[in-house]
Amino acid sequence: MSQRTFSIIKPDAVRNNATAAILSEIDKAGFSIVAIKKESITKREAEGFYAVHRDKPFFAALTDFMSSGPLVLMVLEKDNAIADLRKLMGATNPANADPGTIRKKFAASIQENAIHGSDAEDTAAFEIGYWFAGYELI
Ligand code: 3AN
Repeated sequence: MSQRTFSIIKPDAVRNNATAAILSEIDKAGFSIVAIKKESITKREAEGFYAVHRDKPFFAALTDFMSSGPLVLMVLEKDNAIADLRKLMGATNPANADPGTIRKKFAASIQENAIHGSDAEDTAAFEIGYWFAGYELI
C-alpha cells in the first residue's frame, strides 16, 4: 500500500554537493517526491525535531550539526516507503552500512551520515507535520 515517509538530505551531503546524486538514488528506487525544500534550520528547530534523543550524549553535537548549513527536507511516497527508504539509506554508522546504500556511498561518520529517514509510521507522521504544512502536501 502506498505510504509516505519523511527524509532529510543532511548538511554534510549538501556541503559535499551530493544532493543531486542522492535524489537520483531515491528516484531510481521508485519513490515519488510529494514535497521538497532546501532550508537552513535553527538549533532550536533541530532540538524540537530530535526531541526523542534529548537525553543522549550526542544530542548537542547532533543539533549543532543539523543547524550548521542548508539541508533538504522531503516527503517521499511509494509502497512500503518507510522500510524501503531505511534499506536504501543503510546502517546509521556508515562503517556498518551495506554496499550500494546511500550512507555507504556518501556518509563520513555516525553523526554526519548524509540522510535521515523516518523509522515508523508514527514518527513519519510527526516528522512530516513538523516540517510541512498541509497545503504543501497536496
Ligand atoms: P537513524 O538516523 O539511523 O534513524 P537514530 O535515529 O538512532 O539513527 O539517530 C538519529 C541521528 O543521531 C543519526 N542519524 C545520527 O546523525 C545521530 N547519531 C545516532 N547515534 C549517534 C552516535 N552514537 N554518535 C553521534 N551521533 C549519533
